[in-house]
Amino acid sequence: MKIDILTVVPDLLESPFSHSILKRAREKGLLTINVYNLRKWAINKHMQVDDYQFGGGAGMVMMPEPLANAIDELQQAGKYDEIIFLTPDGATFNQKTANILSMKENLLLICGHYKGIDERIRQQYVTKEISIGDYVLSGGELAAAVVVDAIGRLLPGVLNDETSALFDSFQDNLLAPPVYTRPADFRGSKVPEILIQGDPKKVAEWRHEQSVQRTQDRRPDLLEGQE
Ligand code: 6GU
Repeated sequence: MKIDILTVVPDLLESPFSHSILKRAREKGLLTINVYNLRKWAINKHMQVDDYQFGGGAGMVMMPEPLANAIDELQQAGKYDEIIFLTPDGATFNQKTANILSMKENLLLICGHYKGIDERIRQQYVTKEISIGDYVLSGGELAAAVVVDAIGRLLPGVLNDETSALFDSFQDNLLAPPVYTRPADFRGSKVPEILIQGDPKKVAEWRHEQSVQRTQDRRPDLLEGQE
């Protein structure tokens, strides 16, 4: 999979994809990430990419030309399956969307800044609008990092058996069960006996019960939509 990212703050996206699982995915050639500075497509020598909004009001708006020119040029190498705008008024990102996006080949993520991007880019180019939750970030970069991480770890071959995504929280609308490692007795608090015994069937049952219990306690909303 290839993910291109358009941003006015490329430095913010230097580190998030260079460690741990995403680093390995890139090294294995399973994931290609290109971060492009939108100023490369600025309209003048002042490197301008934003301007005052029509109608007045505080805050700048990202101009349509740099974005359109950038997308047109990048798309010459192949059409995007989705052009995604990261914005607080987008659809809230979740595991289902991550699963769906992980099956695409070629994605473009546009990071908004200031008051957002000119509405005509949203109408003419953007195919999907994503928010990562009901709060406002200063730009779409951290949201893009979240989306790329959630997608990247799902790509076939990225995770091994030990880190398998099959047992993640949310994959079956259940939160993950508690986990323990050594020591078996930590300051008087003991690891549940079933886990120590290690009978695979009993362990699986226990984990499922714990998952259901945890979901009921913490996120009953996840259980409601279940058939
Ligand atoms: Cl995608 N962008 C910004 N600026 N703020 C957000 C967001 C995105 N998702 C939640 N808050």
